[in-house]
Amino acid sequence: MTTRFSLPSLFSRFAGWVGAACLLLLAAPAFAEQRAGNIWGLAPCVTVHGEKIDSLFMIIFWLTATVFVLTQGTYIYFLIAYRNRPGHKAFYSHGSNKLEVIWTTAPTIVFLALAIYGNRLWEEIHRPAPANSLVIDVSSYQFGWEMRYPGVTGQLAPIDVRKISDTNHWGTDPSNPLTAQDVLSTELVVPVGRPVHLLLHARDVIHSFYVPEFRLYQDCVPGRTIGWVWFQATRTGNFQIACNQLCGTGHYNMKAPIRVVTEDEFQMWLKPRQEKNASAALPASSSPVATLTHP
Ligand SMILES: [Cu+2]
Repeated sequence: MTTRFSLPSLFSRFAGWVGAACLLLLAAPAFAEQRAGNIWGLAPCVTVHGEKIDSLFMIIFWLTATVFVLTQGTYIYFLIAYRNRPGHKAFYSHGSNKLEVIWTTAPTIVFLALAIYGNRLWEEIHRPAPANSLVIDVSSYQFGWEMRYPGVTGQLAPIDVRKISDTNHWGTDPSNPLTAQDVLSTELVVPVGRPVHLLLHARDVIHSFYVPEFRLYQDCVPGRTIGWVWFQATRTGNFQIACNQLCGTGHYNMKAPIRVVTEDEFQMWLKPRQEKNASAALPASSSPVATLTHP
């Protein structure tokens, strides 16, 4: 006599639910990653490059989703249609060369197209920042961020990474009048609609500049100026820089606010700060950006 609710039958009844619960648990860290209130999809995107990255992401997502449903659907259909039944005998099939060629060629073409498109996008993102970009120097340290804006002259004081110390955070020359004019800030304030060129630095160990809403993630390396990062925000709002490279005991709290504001609001924020520092004598000639190495 067979028991109606034997252990294997119970297991097979609930296996699906157990599997789903395990999947949810596995996906929990990914959900925790989202900081913008949208736990099911991507964080909102607020940069021009980000929108292009998202479109590539969505193409790949729907391609893989379609292939997943088609292949798994076929697989399940075959499992049911060709299950072991009395009166049905297994037979040997060599397969179909025609089908083999089709399902090898089709993915090859798709992968090549994605690689070419992805490469073009990568190239576009890594293009040098436009000439009208606002240049902001960003310094990361254990455990925080500091920003440096050009003073009234529109020029940042030149830096020398070898001069970076506890008292000289940027490695600037104190005797250079531009140094006193630099506008320092603990928040990143940027105007919407204008290209912003970031010069990323690290004072001590490797940190990482990470803003999910900007689709931007770049390591900051001690001794180097990472000069390729630029973005253009598409809307105003408040965001956050989070360090995304485990850099020590305070890593979890290494963050800084970002404010994307209108051009007018930005000028109202920057101008008074620049004028406050402007009392320093103007230098005869100096070109700080030229002294920074762009890898
Ligand atoms: Cu860090």
